[in-house]
Order: sequence, then structure tokens, then C-alpha cells
Amino acid sequence: MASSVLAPTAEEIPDFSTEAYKSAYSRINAIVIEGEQEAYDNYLSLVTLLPDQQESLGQLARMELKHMKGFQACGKNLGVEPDMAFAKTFFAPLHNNFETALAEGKVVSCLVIQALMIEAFAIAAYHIYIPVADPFARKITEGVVKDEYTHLNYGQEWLKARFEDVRGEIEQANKINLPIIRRMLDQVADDAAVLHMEKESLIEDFLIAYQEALMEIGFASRDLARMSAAALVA
Ligand code: PL3
Ligand code: FE2
Ligand code: FE2
Repeated sequence: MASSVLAPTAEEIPDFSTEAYKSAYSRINAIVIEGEQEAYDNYLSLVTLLPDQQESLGQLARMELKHMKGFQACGKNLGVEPDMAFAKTFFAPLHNNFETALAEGKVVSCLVIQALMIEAFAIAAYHIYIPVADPFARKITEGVVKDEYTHLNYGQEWLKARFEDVRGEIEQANKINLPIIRRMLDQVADDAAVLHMEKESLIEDFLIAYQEALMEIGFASRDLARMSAAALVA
């Protein structure tokens, strides 16, 4: 019988005290800390392009800082030192694309990268992590994942309100950045497996959150299929 369809049992909870777990956690925890830090920076940077959104964006940014501190506490609690140098390298391609878009004043591309892709990635990762997390981290992650929906929703609503004007740039940003997200998922898969998180579930949850947002923004299902295919081609 497939155990994955059942609620997690004791044997599906990893042993948090092994060296293998701690080693994988030092990278995954760092990725999450760096991701939250960059999300904070990105929402603040967006204020330069959307000055009238200063208040909302400032609020989102503050939530990200709180998330970052929560995940730092998760690493400490397990006695793990996050490998921040690794995490910076991990985020570099997406980070560089965000910075380029920002410098070119491309607010739509910035929102696609941060509010749609990174938030959908975070939602998928945190969902899959919660059932196999240690009790301390589970509580923190449950609080965080709720906020991430707020962030995804922020980008979704901004883009939806301007759909006809922005659809071309969304498609362009999707084509450039979805292959990067795909590679990030590939890179994290082995460490995630040590935490008992399956790559297939991560991809599935990412696509659900991301495609639901695109549909809400105004894309048709055939657009979604075409846009998702970008991750397979590159
Ligand atoms: C923005 O709000 C958050 C950005 C974070 C990006 C998360 C990427 C997660 C990748 C690996 C999965 C690990 C989940 C475990 C959490 C300790
Ligand atoms: Fe966050
Ligand atoms: Fe977020």
C-alpha cells in the first residue's frame, strides 16, 4: 500500500539528530533564511518602482524579516549552522534577474519573480515540510505559510488589475525565470529527500500555487500549459 496517501506515521518522521540530517538542514535552512532575507530586500526595492505602494510593500517586507528570524531559530534549535555562502550561490541566478529587471524599471517582471515564483516556491516547500518537521520548526512554519499566501495574493491582484497591459511581460518573465526555478528544485532535491520531502510533491505543489495565480490573473488553461512547458524545454 502506498504510505504517502496516509497521514505521516512515526517512521516517516526523520531522526533530527543524525549527522546526515544536520548536514542537509545546514543547506536547506540557509536557503530558507536567504530566501526570506532576499524577499525582504525585494519588497523594499519594489517601493522605488511603486512609490504609492510603500505602505503595503513595507508591511510585506516586515513579515519576511519575521520569517527569517523564525527560521534562524529553527536552525539554532537543532544545533545547525546554516551554510549561508551556499544559499547565496543557490539564489544568485534569480537574484541577478530580479536586480536587472529592477534596474530596467520592469515592475511586472519583478513581481513575477518575487510575488509569484518565489512565494509559490516557498508555499510548496513549507507545505511539504510541515508534516515531517521537528515540533519547534513545524509551529514556526505553520505561521509563516499563511503569510506567504498574502504575498502571492498581493502580486496576483496587482497584475490582475492590469492584465491586458502586462500579459506579454508576464510571459516573457515566465520564460526566462521558470527554468531557473526548475533548476533550483533539482538542486535542492537530494537534501530535501534527507528531510523526507519528495521532489515530485514539491514540483506538484509549486505548480498548483503558481498556475492558480496565473489563472486568477487572467490566463486561460492553454496559456498555462504553454507557460509551464518553459520549465521542461530549457
Ligand atoms: C519568501 O517569503 C520566502 C522565500 C523562501 C524560499 C524557499 C525555498 C525553499 C527550498 C527548499 C525547501 C525546504 C523547506 C524547509 C524549511 C526549513
Ligand atoms: Fe516569507
Ligand atoms: Fe513571502
